[in-house]
Amino acid sequence: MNIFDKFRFGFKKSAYALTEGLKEIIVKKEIDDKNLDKIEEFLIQSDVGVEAASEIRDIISKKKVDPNKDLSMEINFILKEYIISLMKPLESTKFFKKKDKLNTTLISGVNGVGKTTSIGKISKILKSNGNKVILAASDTFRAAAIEQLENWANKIDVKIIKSSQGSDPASVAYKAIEEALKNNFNQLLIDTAGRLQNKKNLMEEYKKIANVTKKIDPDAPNDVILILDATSGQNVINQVEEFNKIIPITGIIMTKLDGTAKGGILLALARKYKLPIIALGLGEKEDDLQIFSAQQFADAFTQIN
Ligand SMILES: Nc1nc2c(ncn2[C@@H]2O[C@H](COP(=O)(O)OP(=O)(O)OP(=O)(O)O)[C@@H](O)[C@H]2O)c(=O)[nH]1
Ligand SMILES: [Mg+2]
Repeated sequence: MNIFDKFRFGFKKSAYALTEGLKEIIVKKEIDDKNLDKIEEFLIQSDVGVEAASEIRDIISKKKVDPNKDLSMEINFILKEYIISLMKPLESTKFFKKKDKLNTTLISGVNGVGKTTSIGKISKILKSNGNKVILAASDTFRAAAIEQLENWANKIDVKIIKSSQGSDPASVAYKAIEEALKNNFNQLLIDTAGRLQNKKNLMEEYKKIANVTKKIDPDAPNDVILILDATSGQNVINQVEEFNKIIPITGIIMTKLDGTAKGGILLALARKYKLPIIALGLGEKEDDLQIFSAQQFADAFTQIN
């Protein structure tokens, strides 16, 4: 399966829900208000968000449609154009490029969203682009978390800095930067423990990791990537809101798009926050991370290319 097929396949559930849903709605050859209401409602149900759904409705209502054409296809084209114009500016390929000096990235998010797995996948791409990669096991909550990151480090063959379970996450990050600067690593990825965005003490601990990294490198963390699970639905909006208040987010990765019919949530996020979208997670394996491309996302989402 080539990358595009994989992407389409990963998106099958979301795309199927969308195209089939539209087909069901649009049985007539014209678009009247009733139809428009249904389309809007359907888009909201697909998690694209109230605002985007209403914008798309407006665009469709203003469009002259040829009754000889397949209407659901026409609407899919409109949707595709909308997605590309909204998301093209959020592409961010520079994150994966080879860096001249150390780039420290803090990986954050709530429990179980795919932070550690994404670090493994990111490392592979960074390394293949010629970066010297080092990982910091700053999720010291559970011994299994350190072990999980270590497995990824072995698999991708990158260095890892770790400490014992229960040790200070910030001190692990500090040690990792020290090592990175000393031995000319140019990418450091810091794994953090999953935390609920409304738990104050855990969010303080998270802030401390960033503050401590600054002591040794004032530019660190250069990137703060929030990992979001597509299956969490509208809750991701609140996660972005709260994590962004603690340390400004520089990019997002949305995972588990392979397992949900609600991939539309990425559209809602894109519209509301305009944060760079670094990559999308489409499975559990090391190659299941796709650098974000608006065109590809739109093609896969509408299943037209
Ligand atoms: N289907 C699918 N599963 C994924 C994806 N990313 C991660 N997972 C799975 O989700 C589960 C949690 O992943 P982790 O990487 O451990 O998540 P985490 O955010 O580090 O979890 P905590 O450290 O416990 O907060 C694992 O079973 C992963 O294999 C993805 O893109 N698609
Ligand atoms: Mg983890």
